[in-house]
Amino acid sequence: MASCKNEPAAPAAPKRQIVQYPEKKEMYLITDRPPQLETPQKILRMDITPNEYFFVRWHMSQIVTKIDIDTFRLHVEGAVHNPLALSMSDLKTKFAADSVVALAICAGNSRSTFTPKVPGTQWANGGMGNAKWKGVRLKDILKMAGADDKAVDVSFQGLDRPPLPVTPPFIKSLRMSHALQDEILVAYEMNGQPLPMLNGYPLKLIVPGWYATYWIGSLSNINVLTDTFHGFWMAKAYQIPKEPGMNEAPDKLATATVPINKIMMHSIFVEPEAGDPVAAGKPCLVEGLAFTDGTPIKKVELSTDDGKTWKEAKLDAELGKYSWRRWRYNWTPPSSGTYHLKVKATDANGNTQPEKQWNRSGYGRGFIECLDVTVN
Ligand SMILES: Nc1nc2c(c(=O)[nH]1)N[C@H]1C(S)=C(S)[C@@H](COP(=O)(O)O)O[C@H]1N2
Ligand SMILES: [Mo]
Repeated sequence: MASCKNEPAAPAAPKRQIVQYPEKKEMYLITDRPPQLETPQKILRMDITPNEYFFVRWHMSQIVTKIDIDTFRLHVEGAVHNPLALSMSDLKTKFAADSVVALAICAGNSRSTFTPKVPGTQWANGGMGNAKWKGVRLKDILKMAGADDKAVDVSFQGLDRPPLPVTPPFIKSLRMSHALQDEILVAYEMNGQPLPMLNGYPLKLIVPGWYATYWIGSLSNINVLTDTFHGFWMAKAYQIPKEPGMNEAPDKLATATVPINKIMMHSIFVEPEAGDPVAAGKPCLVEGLAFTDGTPIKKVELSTDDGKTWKEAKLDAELGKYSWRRWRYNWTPPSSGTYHLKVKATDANGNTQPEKQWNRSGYGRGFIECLDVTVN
């Protein structure tokens, strides 16, 4: 039974042009206006994704390519008692620094594996990266600004601008109660360096456990609101079915939807890559990554017989609650032939991954990944 045939295996890497952008190494080009660059699969073998290989995703063609860092200010306005215009040096000297290792993953990562196909950026698995982010806690900034007790939402905007006046600017929001959580940072460093321009220099909002659509880059404006924010990119775009699991049927679309939020549990193969030679009777290291919204991962299991039997993979040490977790499995295929490998994670609450899942926007892939391996 070849179930991988119906649900395309994850690294069904679409044939893409390899490009090299400023501050970046060889990446897969998805679009150039706006720039959308995918991380090559081999880079996912590194626990921390180097900045020069970190994926790039912008919505607007008018991105910033030059910033005068001395005059740059982060504005904090709206329902606050002390509006702020913070310089980079204010951020580095007037606040305590904090850091977190966290996975940034595009809501549409792995979208190219949804069947039936859905529109949007056709990512394979490289629309994500794991980095150590350093900066200032958002709650400390909101405190200094004296955010109003009646505030319910906070919105975030960067320096990028829409190409046309009719295009809504890319503004996202968080509930105030979420914005005040310790783990949310305004980061000025990524892996010990200033952020690359293409990844949102000089400041990026870090929302660990939530999809990267909220991780506003070239962050310049924070607006505290006493009403729910209804901007286009919250109320119309990035909506998912309200029922848990980001699942709906193509012929019966969900009518109740909500803004996308926490990262779905998922596990992927990184090694071997589709088409790599594997020899019968010889050990072959199968390796991949698993991740959640921060809920601990209890186990990752691998099947080499299309899901009939499962064996537990070994988990590498945890790099942090919001980091991805590497798993490894030593497999010796007994004989030649085609094997249908599957991988699934289970979290500390006993939740595991579904066999099937689909939604009209291809968001939040969490369904079980398979990989066809030909053994000679
Ligand atoms: N200012 C701004 N921030 C943004 C976006 C954007 O278009 N503009 N895109 C978001 C989305 S959908 C993703 S997946 C991440 C991508 O971050 P990266 O380009 O650093 O990988 O940025 C988020 N922050
Ligand atoms: Mo995204």
